[in-house]
Amino acid sequence: MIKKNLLAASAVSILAVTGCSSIEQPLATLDFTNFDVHEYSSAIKLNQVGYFANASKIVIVPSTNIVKFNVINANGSVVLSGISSAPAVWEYSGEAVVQIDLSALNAVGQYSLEVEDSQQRASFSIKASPYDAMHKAAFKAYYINRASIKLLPEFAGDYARPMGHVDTQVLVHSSAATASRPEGTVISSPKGWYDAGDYNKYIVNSGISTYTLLLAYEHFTAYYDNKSLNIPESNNGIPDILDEIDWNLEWMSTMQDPNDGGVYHKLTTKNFTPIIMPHEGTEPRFVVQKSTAAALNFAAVMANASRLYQATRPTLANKYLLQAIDAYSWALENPTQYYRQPSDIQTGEYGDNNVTDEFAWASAELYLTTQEPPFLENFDQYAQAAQVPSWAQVSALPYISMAFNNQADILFTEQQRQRYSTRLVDLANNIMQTYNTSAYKVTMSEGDFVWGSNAVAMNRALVLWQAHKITQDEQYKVAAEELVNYVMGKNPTGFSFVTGFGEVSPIEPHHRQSVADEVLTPVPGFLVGGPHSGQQDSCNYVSDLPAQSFLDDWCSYSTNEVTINWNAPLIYSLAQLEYLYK
Ligand code: G3I
Ligand code: 9MR
Repeated sequence: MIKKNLLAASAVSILAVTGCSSIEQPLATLDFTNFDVHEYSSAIKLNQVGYFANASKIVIVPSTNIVKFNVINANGSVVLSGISSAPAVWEYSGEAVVQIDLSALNAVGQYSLEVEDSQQRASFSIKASPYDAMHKAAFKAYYINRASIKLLPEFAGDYARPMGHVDTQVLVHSSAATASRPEGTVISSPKGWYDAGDYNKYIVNSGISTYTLLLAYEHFTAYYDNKSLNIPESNNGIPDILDEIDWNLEWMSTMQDPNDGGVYHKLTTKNFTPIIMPHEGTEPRFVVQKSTAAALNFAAVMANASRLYQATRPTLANKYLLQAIDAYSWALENPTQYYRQPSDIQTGEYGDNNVTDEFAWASAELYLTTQEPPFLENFDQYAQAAQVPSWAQVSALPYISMAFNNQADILFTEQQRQRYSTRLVDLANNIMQTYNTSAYKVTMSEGDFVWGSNAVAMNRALVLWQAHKITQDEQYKVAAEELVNYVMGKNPTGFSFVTGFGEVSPIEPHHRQSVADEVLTPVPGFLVGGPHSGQQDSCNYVSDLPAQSFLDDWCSYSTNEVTINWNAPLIYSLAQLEYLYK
């Protein structure tokens, strides 16, 4: 099954465990005795994809001593020299490291970093457009994950494939049965993106994914209006980003039961399929249980899309708004319909027993779209402190929507706007505390190495970007850029976590299409989940340390899967960087 052994061998070698290496005399100021310091890789950790000239470039060098360094350009000239920071231990990876700040270097080119006394060296590049290809690939990944469409070579290249899951004959599962749609009723629910490495479609996760991409469009409209993503709809007069989003909105729209406004939690087979291509998946698919979380995610996203489409596509905008209101009303009447996995269904749960944040989010989106005060009153009732966004935690999203809405000065008092902005800045300030004390100069700590930790990193960046926009304070921008550097290689594993980009990137992601197709390399442009201290699968990890708990192996679905909700905040950061620097 593992057809990519050859590639795997070279990637894994950099992870070779050298065991408990003897640490040289620690500096007097550092006490290493409480740490089990391993040296998993002596390699310098940096962004393997490339830097924008004016972006932050902090490089991590494993060392227990302050080191001197030189940067040499392509002509062999030394263009920057200096000394590192003092050594410190990053407890999440068990490494003693120093930081070297190369941010002063701002000429496009290929460079070599040489660390004196340790013979360590690494090459890196500063580019005029380091993320253009990645940005397009990260979007193309959504096209590759589209259900109900044949992928053509002119758009999918080597990853062209037959149509999978037409989804026009989906069965109502017993958990979703009603008098008007009893068990076994056939409904049509085509299109949408496959969630991840599996072929199911989940409303909760679709919600935050679609929102984040819509947000990228709203914040960088001019940039996206002219960005071609080379998809089948590219010449239809609608920005490609919206065409891609529409593919999923059209599916979401079918997940509402028009008889009562409730929204099915997911559309799924009973079990995860084996490693097959989409068109080989012929097991029956079901819509399963209506849930409050699904209704509210649906309401929030449909209200958001409706707002965006009001001027250009009023009929569609009106349809989505009515659907959003119906779903919201259903949620108010059924406020605790938490998703409970039926015994005959084994696929992803996306279960959430606290939907206060979803109520706040849907209320805010409906207020912004309808301008009806009761929605704002409801929002105030449900509002809470902002937390880093995830599929289960959306409390920050209404603040982002409201703080940056282009009619905010009409819709809110100055005091309200101030309050929404403050919520975001408060969260960013919490995030900065970790950054300021981090040996790796990355705002990731103990609780962040969950299933999908790379999305935690990218969603932290999303919050930092908002704080930067609100305050113009450069510290937030720098910390966001260092998170981008982190997922592109400045991390203990030495992996650039985006498939196809960087010197060492995952080649065995838990992505059924990538394994089942005939292509040697995985679909590029997917951010994999990343280190997860829980190691919630049965693979053999090389380390139990949180930031090292990563395996580039099909087996490791809790660290090496890909999903639509992890790619979305990556895309937001790429758009933000291109907007800032190009
Ligand atoms: O909520 C508890 C929290 O109370 C507890 O302290 C913490 C400690 O482990 O766990 C929390 O629950 C975790 C939950 O995510 C919410 O964060 C679970 O342990 C963890 O297993 C769960 O992981 C989710 C995983 O599915 C398993 O359900 C991931 O977030 C989610 O991204 C992932 O999503 C899957 C879909 O089910 C199927 N499609 C692929 C997709 C990506 O792998
Ligand atoms: O392949 C499944 C992956 O897409 C899901 O995200 C993951 C979530 O639980 O589950 C994977 O399926 C595994 C199953 O849960 C347990 N047995 C091994 C399966 C993967 O080979």
